[in-house]
Amino acid sequence: ARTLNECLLLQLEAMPETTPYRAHAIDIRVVRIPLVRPFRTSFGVESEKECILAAVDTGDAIGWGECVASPVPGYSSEFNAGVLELLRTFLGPALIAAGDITSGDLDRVFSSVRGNPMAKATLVNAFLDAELRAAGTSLAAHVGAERERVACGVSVGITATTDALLEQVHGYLAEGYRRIKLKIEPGLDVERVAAVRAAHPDILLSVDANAAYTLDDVDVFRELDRSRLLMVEQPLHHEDIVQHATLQARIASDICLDESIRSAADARAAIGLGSCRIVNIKQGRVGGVPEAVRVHDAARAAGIPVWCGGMLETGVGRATNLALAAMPGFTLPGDTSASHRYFMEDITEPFVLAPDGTMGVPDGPGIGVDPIPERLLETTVHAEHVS
Ligand code: SMG
Ligand code: MG
Repeated sequence: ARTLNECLLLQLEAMPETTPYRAHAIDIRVVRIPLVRPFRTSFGVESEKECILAAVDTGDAIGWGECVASPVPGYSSEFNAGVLELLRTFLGPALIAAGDITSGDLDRVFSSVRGNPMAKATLVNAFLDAELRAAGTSLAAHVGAERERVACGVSVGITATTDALLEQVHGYLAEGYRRIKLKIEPGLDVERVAAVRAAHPDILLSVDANAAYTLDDVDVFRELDRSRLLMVEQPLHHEDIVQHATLQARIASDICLDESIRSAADARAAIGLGSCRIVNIKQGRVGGVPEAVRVHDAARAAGIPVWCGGMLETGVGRATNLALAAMPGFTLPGDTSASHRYFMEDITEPFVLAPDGTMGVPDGPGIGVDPIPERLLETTVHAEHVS
């Protein structure tokens, strides 16, 4: 016969992992925050952060999700006005109509919309946040985080001159950042990168091309090999995995894929083809936290290191990213920089870099941070409601 304790334990194990909740109402807003300095990549310049935030109210809790899209479809095909329309017309109403669900049901709830992982991630993450807040569980604990602090890198935009680049790199290293990533584009690559390497022979240094090159540029990457790079991020077309395999076979540096990985299936295909030896995980690019965990698991099973990418997130997205970055497979410093690297004032309490180049992982329920109401009011340029 079982003891009472054994019976209770068995009952507990038989309980569903999470209680179902119903999304009663969704607040969707567009916020705008000036950037401390314009961020130039191979596909454009941003001097202002504009993003969509969603708050999902389940009655028991309000959960927050931040969309990683920008006003312009330059990084990928998604963009804010399109995301807003999807949230308003398809995804928001689908979530409300779904009734009592758990976050595990969201793939099915949103299955009538093909693609659009950034738009979906907004609501997936918001619903998951509400679910975890109601359960009193932190997102970090939910994803199996193993660290309380994570090592941080910083991504440096393309500058007007090499001197300006060296100055920025110097400043970030002085703050403690543990890896420097340089944005490159054709013509602003080999010499710039060599100059930074010469000034800092021992740092972890990587480059990110945001899909600006073709296979005809293999010689550029062979030159870059001489700068002993930690990785070359997304050198070729933003949806390619085939040509990346060819390039990877021809250069010494490890290729890391970012834009091309939109799901765990993409990650498995790219790893299987030998298109990359490292994966950048952005939860917002792959449809939200649950799919990001699956990308992590697929990469880890294949022995491929991953790291947490960034999309200049506000504190809401940053908190989400930090929880993921604390998972065991995230073995390289992420683009999880301090709030003040992006904004004079964040919409949450600022995330701060410690002098040792690490940042604390929030441990409160859900993502562990809340937007500050006055900051939301100041930064909101548009708001609407789905119920
Ligand atoms: O959040 O620190 C950050 C930005 C990191 O370089 C970064 N992101 O391709 O990895 C990337 C870029 C995309 C930014 S587009 C707005
Ligand atoms: Mg990138």
